[in-house]
Amino acid sequence: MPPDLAEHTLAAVFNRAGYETMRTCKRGNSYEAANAKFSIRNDASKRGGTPETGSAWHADQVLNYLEKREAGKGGDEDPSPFLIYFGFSHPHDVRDGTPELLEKYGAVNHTDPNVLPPANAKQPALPKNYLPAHPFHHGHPNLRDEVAVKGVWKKRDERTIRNELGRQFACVENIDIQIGRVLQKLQAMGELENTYIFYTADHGMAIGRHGLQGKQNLYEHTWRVPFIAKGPGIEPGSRAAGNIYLLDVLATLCDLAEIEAPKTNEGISFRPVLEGRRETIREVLYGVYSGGTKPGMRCVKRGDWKLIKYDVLDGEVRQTQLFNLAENPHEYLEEHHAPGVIALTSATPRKEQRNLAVDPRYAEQRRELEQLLLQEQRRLDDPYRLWDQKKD
Ligand SMILES: [Ca+2]
Repeated sequence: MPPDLAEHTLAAVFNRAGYETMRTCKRGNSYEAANAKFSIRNDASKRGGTPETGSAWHADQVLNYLEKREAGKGGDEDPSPFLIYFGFSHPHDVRDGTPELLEKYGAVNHTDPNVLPPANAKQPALPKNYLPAHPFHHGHPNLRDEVAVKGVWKKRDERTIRNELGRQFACVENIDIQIGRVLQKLQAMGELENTYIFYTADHGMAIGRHGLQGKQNLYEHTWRVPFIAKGPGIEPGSRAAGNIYLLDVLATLCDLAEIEAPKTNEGISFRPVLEGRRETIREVLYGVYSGGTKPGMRCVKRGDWKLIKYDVLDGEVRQTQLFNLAENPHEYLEEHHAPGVIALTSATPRKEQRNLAVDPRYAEQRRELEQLLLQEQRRLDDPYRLWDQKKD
């Protein structure tokens, strides 16, 4: 890692290119030296259910900033362009929604671990790939997200999960509302059509899918991130099926702004995808979770095929999963075929919608992906090898 790494991060790069950089987000769990590079910074953790304690506070920081820019206009010179990092503290738990949005989703800010939250028909349905428990241990004992999140704790019953999903929906809808306020402001300033907007997140949350609750897994619900873009040259409503990493965002923003990407950049610009000139920039995606027992989880995806491997708890758990995501987008397992689970989810998986790793008809796909996984581990200097891989 170069000693001057912070000089090659988003805000530093755009500062040097003459941009004003502004940031609001939650505190903690990120690269402080990079955050400190923003010229204007208003960070705080706001996970409450009121405008002052919740997501509206982050939008207010952006709106205040835009209003000050507007008020400062009027000189001869064009004002400098801006780059805004508009982050939220929600939907990270504790998912305390506003009263109106909780009411919309039939949820309550549940605080008593000894009772279940009330059932309510307005709550979101159980996820299609809900399970009451994951079939094997995820490999990270006492993991906060799986055992200690207020409102859920270790419970995975229908009432707990549906209430928690209602809280999640309430928090996410509030983010939508707050982004709407900022978009309206940009429109009123005449800047909306002239601004690129990327909406994304660092991961999804399981909240009952596969019997999990947190973000420490490599199933699609958690490994995938939302990515929505708006701006000049991007066809509204269009979609691209290809793969990106979040690390491609810096390269892309530099490309769009016609700034040279920093020397530490490992991303690939997906500007050609945004402009409809290409469908994808990456054929293969590689995933790691190594936050618990080692080596942890690894996955690789190419086309419709995805392989996940688990090597955790000192050899106690050694599992391989193979999915065809076109055929089995929810990554249904054997356990999703149980009548008791189907009765809860009303989702009946088709016979072939299961883990295909042990099915001899797919031995070739498995072999190819196992090879690809090892290649990616080598290419990316993964210091670990799994139980069934060559040590090199
Ligand atoms: Ca996170």
